Amino acid sequence: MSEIVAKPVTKVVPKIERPRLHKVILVNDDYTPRDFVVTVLKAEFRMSEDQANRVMMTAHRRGACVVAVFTKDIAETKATRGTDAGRSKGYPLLFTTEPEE
Ligand code: TYC
Repeated sequence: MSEIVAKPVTKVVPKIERPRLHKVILVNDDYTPRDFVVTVLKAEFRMSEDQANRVMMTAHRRGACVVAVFTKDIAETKATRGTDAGRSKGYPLLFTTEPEE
């Protein structure tokens, strides 16, 4: 006698999520010259003089400012390059990264 055995059907529903974006944050300090901060923002983040000035002044007044948002790798690379540009001149300029909510 043959028996019909029902096999459970499992359906795989792939969950596709966009990669989380990460913010690059410029942190204020008392030593890095304003002009130098602007130069780094223009070179590393392709900002105009005007944009770079606004971001630098926001960090200067408020303690920190979000510069831009990228995928994790790019955010970390840009933050490291910006921080290293300051370090190469002996300034404590600091860019950090943090995931977006
Ligand atoms: N506060 C610095 C000064 O007065 C300028 C500055 C601005 C430094 C923003 C860092 O993230 C910074 N020379």
